[in-house]
Amino acid sequence: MNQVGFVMLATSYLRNRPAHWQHTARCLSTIFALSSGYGKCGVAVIRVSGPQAAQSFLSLTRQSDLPVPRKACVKTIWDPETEEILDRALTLWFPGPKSFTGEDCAEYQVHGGPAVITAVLRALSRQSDHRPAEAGEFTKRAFHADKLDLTQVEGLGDLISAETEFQRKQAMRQMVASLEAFIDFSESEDIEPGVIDQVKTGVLDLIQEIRQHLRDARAGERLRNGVHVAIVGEPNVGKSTFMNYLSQREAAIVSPMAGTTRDVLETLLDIGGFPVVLMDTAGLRQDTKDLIEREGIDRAKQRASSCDMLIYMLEASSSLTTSEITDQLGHFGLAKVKKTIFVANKADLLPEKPSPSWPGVHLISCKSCSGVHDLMEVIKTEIGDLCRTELGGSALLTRERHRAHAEKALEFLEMYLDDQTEDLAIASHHLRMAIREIGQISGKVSSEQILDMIFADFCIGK
Ligand SMILES: Nc1nc2c(ncn2[C@@H]2O[C@H](COP(=O)(O)OP(=O)(O)OP(=O)(O)O)[C@@H](O)[C@H]2O)c(=O)[nH]1
Ligand SMILES: [Mg+2]
Repeated sequence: MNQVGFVMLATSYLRNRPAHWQHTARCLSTIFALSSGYGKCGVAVIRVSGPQAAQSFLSLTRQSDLPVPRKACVKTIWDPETEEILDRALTLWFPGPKSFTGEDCAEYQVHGGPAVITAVLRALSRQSDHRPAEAGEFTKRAFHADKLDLTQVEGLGDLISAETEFQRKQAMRQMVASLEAFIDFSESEDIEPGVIDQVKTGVLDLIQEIRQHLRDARAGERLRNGVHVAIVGEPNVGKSTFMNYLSQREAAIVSPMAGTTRDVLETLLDIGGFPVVLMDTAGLRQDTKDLIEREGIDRAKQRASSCDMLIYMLEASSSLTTSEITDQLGHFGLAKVKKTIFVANKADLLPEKPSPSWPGVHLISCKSCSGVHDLMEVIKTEIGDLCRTELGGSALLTRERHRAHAEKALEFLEMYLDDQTEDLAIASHHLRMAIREIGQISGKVSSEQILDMIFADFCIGK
């Protein structure tokens, strides 16, 4: 292809998978696995995929014909070797390419007892060319068969491990959307009038879109990995008590002795549908001579400084002024944390209802629970803001890998704009590099190494 022709960009999105990713009728073995969770349960789903799936289906069900595709039917499952009846199961037959993997697939919904599962898996393992599936292998085959692109694969992985409502929604969004990049190649020698301008407009739009994704302040990653929130403050103010209140269990030791908490204690919470990694930390003070407590304070400062949000707690009877409180944060190296909610605890110990002398400080009592409900609403809103972006419902960059490729693509697109007036050939090279980077997000251009890394995160049977 000539260099000039390459610059001919059209408005179709990069949806056609390069030829080397087209699924070829490779000589694959037939894989099988328990796709539902382990342990005693009502029903267990065993999946089989590959060229020999039909043969094993006929052999295990002792039928001479395959059943109607995609229709559930109850069959007796036999061990072809011992001729024993193993179970009565609901079976499904999905002939390729209209299946999840694109290959012939059989699904056996057997009774969920460990003995039944083991017996059916054993019978399958004795079938010719059958072997247990590796982690993520069903999805990997689906990817190779062009059923999913890489962002969808990652979305599927996240969906399986999603623990909160918003994580599930994000994973679904990612499954149905992929990064939209429009670049088309042309073999033509001549450039139609206006094409270069058209290309420029397209590239400018794309730059804007990528910038918008990058400006999401890592909301996608936060939603995937949890918002990291640390409770910090002076010793004995009630940090651990508040942590226990939020996690609804005695996660941390509470005592009237200052300096009780030493290690950073983490607990995973669902706050308003958002995943939160909540940390209780050692009380911050400068005058301690206790070496272990000092180590605890260092750890607290270190972990808290990399958090998305702080809950800074002090005692309601404290005589500190607002600016002294903020100074304290700076002093402990915590001023840079994106968001801090100030909380004054032990309101129950105040002789009378105080006048609001601290604007922006939430007065609560962990003992009487006063003010806690309002504080929780504030925490929920702030956490929601940290996870939301101006991108609304579109797919987010959920991994560092996505971000790195998007940043690189942006660099190349900007280089294209700089060079296009000088040398079209060099400019087109930058465009080519931008395509590569974008392609690596969705897997349209990729390497086996990236694939292995992604599929390794999957569980067996998916
Ligand atoms: N009266 C009253 N006491 C409280 C309240 N919250 C906590 N306490 C008490 O304050 C003491 C210290 O509580 P902790 O939760 O251990 O305090 P901490 O901030 O974790 O302390 P360190 O781990 O030492 O930094 C305990 O005796 C709690 O029972 C409250 O709202 N009112
Ligand atoms: Mg504590």
